[in-house]
Amino acid sequence: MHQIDKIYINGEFVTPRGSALFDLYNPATGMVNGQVRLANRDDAQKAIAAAKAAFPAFSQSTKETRLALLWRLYDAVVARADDITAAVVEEYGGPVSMMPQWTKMAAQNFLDMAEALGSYDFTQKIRASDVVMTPIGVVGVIIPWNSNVGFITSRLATAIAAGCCTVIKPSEMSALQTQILCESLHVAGLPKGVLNVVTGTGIEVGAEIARNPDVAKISFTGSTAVGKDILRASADTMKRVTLELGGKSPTIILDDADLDAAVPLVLTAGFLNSGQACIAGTRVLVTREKHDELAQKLIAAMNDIVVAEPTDPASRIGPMVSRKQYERVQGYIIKGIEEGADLLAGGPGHPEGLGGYFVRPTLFGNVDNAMTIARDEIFGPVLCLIPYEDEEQAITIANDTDYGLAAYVMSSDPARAGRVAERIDAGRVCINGFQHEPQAPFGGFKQSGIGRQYGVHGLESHLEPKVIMGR
Ligand code: TXE
Repeated sequence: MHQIDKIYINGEFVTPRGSALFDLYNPATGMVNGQVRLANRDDAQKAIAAAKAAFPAFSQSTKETRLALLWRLYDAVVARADDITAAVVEEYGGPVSMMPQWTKMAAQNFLDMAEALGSYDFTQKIRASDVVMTPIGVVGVIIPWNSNVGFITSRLATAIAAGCCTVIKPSEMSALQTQILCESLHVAGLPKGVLNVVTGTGIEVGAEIARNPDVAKISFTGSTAVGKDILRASADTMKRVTLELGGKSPTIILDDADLDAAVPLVLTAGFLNSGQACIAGTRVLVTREKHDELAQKLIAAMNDIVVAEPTDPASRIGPMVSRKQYERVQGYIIKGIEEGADLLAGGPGHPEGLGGYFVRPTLFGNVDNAMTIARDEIFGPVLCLIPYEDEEQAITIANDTDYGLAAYVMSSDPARAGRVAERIDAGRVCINGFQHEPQAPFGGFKQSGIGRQYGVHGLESHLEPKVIMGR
């Protein structure tokens, strides 16, 4: 049983003032395997005060100092990578075949941000005026459970590069991995107050961060509904806000695409992180003529996807993170059947021989884009095959969503796919594969968010331009 009873404030692991306890569950079994003592509003205020006190000195630190810190943080996470991965596998249920790579990518966030910082010029010229890019202040970071380690490292790296101090609120469901990650970051020699981590609930700790006048910026990642709450709560103190929210991304299979090549992309993009990914390609758009052929190929390929205990090296899809998420996904599968979509694979209930929060990877065919399963972010391994008549209609359907985070286009003609990509309202479009560019801006159109993370765009979202004239 894990007992997590410390939070990280001002360079020290301290007992929270909050006394509420939260049970941690192993998602693969549904059994309790630990307890977290949750931080409360007072703890959040203490963390914000520590960040505020550290800000004047840290904001004046040199670029070289901050580069060296980012490199040390990278080394520190790499040194504890195995422990971090083990915690993610146990607590989150991420398959062990993939999670080491995720931890590696999380550490890499420090190096990628160092690269952006290295070439960044904080004083730019516009004719005779200086534009001095100035660190914004205390950054409140509120993140969910679906890539906790990666979110903490990327948000921290960006804030450090900018010269900002952080108060990070992870999900209470990620307490174990957060604890180990904090231990690793601590040994890298962070100046006191630059990193504060307060694990607690959204309504207690998250709401305090969103409201507190000493927080200059919020970087929020999570559901669109809570993103809207954060935006409203930030208004009174005019906080700068970056919101990375949900998605309902289309995977468009153009009529000239090789269907055999499309299958791995559809399944990789669709079932990424067991479907618990904001960029998951969950609406698969295919011509009506090729709908059944693609469906047959997907059903065959899905038979080979191993859904198993996260500790099993063969496992490719793990459980949902919590009972709440399990029930939510089940509810959508039932809704899809009720609304008249064709259930082609999977369905309600557990996969054979598995309990806990495992769901059956599910494929619906002949889905109408107006159906609930095509509109809402399900956040589980559930794919919708949506037939279209021609390219124009495919683009219309792809854009007919409140979201606009990612999109995928398959075609044997990359130039044609590129033309389609330009007409999709999404922050990122991948052609003929699942690609990732860590220096590229990441964020969403429409209700998928506000602002961009990563690279120079992320860095600049933590800076205020100050114009000095006549110097
Ligand atoms: O997310 P929440 P939940 C979507 C996904 C999922 C659904 C629900 O569809 O099924 O959201 O997940 C904190 N003030 N995504 O309920 O509530 C909360 O404690 C301040 C997509 O877990 O948005 C947590 O730290 N903070 C998404 C964080 O917000 C508050 C990833 C996110 O929790 C708060 C996660 C409040 N009032 C969920 N209420 C993605 N696209 O990556 C909650 N929080």
